[in-house]
Amino acid sequence: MKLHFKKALVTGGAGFIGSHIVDELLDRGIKVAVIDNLSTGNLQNLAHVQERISFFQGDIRDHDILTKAVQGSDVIFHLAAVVSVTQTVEQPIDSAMVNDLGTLSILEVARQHDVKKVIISSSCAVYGDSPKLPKIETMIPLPLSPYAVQKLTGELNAKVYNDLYGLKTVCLRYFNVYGPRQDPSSPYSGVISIFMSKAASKDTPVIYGDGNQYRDFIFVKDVVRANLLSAIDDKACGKVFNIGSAKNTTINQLWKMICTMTALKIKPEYRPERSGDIRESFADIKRAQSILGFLPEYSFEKGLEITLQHAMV
Ligand code: UD2
Repeated sequence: MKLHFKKALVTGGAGFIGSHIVDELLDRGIKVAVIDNLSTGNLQNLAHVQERISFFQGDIRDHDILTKAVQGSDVIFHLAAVVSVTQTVEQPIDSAMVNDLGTLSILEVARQHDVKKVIISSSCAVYGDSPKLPKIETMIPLPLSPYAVQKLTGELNAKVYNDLYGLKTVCLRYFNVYGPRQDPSSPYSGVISIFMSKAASKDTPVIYGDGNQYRDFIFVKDVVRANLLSAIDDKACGKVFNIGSAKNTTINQLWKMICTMTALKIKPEYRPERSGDIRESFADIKRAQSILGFLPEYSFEKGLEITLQHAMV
């Protein structure tokens, strides 16, 4: 994949996914600026590249700092957001300020500063709990939380900027992303990061429900590649894409795999299903495959192994 741009701004670049995008861009010789208010991002994720990036600590709604951060950028990868669904439920207005207005600010600053393309991180949350599987982009979104509404709003604004103002935009609906640097510390962290840290400390994991619910887990490096493919492919403009593996894994299978890999024999503790949990989710990725040329390169086993190596350190 040849990148034909010189400089990129990564919003939320100190976060889990954003910092992996930063790494890949630097590896490919692209200049990188990062804007992050460090509310959930962590400078530790960028410690190994701090000399090689321009870092702007601030909020994406702060016009002055955003204007400084965007200077000279050809592409923006927009990941800064309130990412906790629970936090958006508890603070619908504050989170909308960041996720709605913040995204709009990114689109607007891009329009004003001649940025060629904006890649927006969205979520499979926009599908809600529709029983139809796999989730496909042509389904009518059914958001069930402020978070999902905010992600959908971002997609709609991106489409308007693409069609009305000629700013090229692409939206990526991530399924369950996992990999090194995912924070396991909150009860609402991704199940893989939680299970990995349980395995590292030889603790008993909790499985909510019967454990037969399943998810589509996608390794963070594949998500990075989807972002880069979106940045170089003009056929993708104005569209949304599912970014998942198109495979499903139950939570029981997940813990079993981790036990096998770590030679642990720990039985999980089963607790009642989490309220609001979605039972089953997995992605149809044919659109991403045919337009972006996206197919996951990491098998689930490979991705888990890499994640595990990091968790065990
Ligand atoms: C994901 C997103 C969430 C939102 C939602 C929308 C993550 C981390 N969360 O929630 O932000 O976009 O999708 O659909 O990507 N589980 C356990 N034990 C644990 C933790 C989780 O059994 O210690 C179960 C949990 O009850 C659920 C499954 O594992 O059934 C996956 O949980 P999750 O929080 O990793 O992801 P999800 O899909 O519920």
